[in-house]
Amino acid sequence: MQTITILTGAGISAESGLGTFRSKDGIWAKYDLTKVATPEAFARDPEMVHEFYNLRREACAKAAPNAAHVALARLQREWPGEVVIVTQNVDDLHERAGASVLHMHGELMRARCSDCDHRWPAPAVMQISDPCPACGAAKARPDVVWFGEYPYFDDEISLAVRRSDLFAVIGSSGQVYPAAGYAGIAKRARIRTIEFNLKRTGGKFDQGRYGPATETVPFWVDEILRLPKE
Ligand code: BV8
Repeated sequence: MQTITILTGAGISAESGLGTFRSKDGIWAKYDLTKVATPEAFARDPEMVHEFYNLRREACAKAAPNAAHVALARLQREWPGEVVIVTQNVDDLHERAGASVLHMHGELMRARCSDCDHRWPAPAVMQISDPCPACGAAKARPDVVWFGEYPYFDDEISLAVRRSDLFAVIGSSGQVYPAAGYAGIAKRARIRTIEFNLKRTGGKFDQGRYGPATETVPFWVDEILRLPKE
């Protein structure tokens, strides 16, 4: 049966009220990413970095999954083949909609010890002095992947893309690597590709569905679940 791999970006959570990054009023228009989303930034000013993520964690806790998150969880439940969902997002809206997902850029709702790498559920408000439950070090950071750090699951994701029959990208501007490179891996392997966005991103996809994800994604899931099963 067919395998579908789906990569989501900030655009899938936009209609849940969480900011995207590169729109004119996006997160990187308000914050300099080199001051809040790099290891150097954390070494230089951990309080500022924790404040940036505490604000986003608070917004995430107040947000709810939208119809696009719910539709992908339904696809994962009802599709007769495998559906691999990879997200660049650090929010937990996919999980709260009932999907299982690979967080290649980590998770806002998890803390990590900079000393021993232990991970634990992040408190609503984090600070570097939060003692690590495993080693006691006061080196707590959000368990997110910053620029210049290796994303999680890169090999696993590349393998999943290569063995897919369809690769979909939902709500991503395709500016951040290695995530933005997965569509090229699919193209070179002659795998059908489709993008869902408000507008064309310039990526070389076989198909595109343009409009808000809460409309285009549920419509698409309905459509393919009605297809005669091969
Ligand atoms: C790596 C977590 C090596 C934290 C993020 C110099 C030094 C070091 C590295 C580099 C360098 N130069 C380039 C690099 C590589 C760098 C990179 O790509 N930089 C870019 C800026 C050029 N990448 C890295 O550093 C990565 N690590 O390279 O390590 C390596 C190499 C190969 C293999 C393995 C390892 C690590 C990158 C991860 C950084 N962390 N996030 C946090 O969230 O704070 S990235 C950040 O951007 C977010 O995670 C975000 O998800 C991600 C991508 O952005 P998008 O999701 O696409 O969001 P964006 O706003 O851009 O677009 C939203 C889209 O949605 C738009 O198209 C919009 O039209 C659409 N949309 C909006 N509303 C809707 C919608 N669509 C549908 N419906 C709607 N309603």
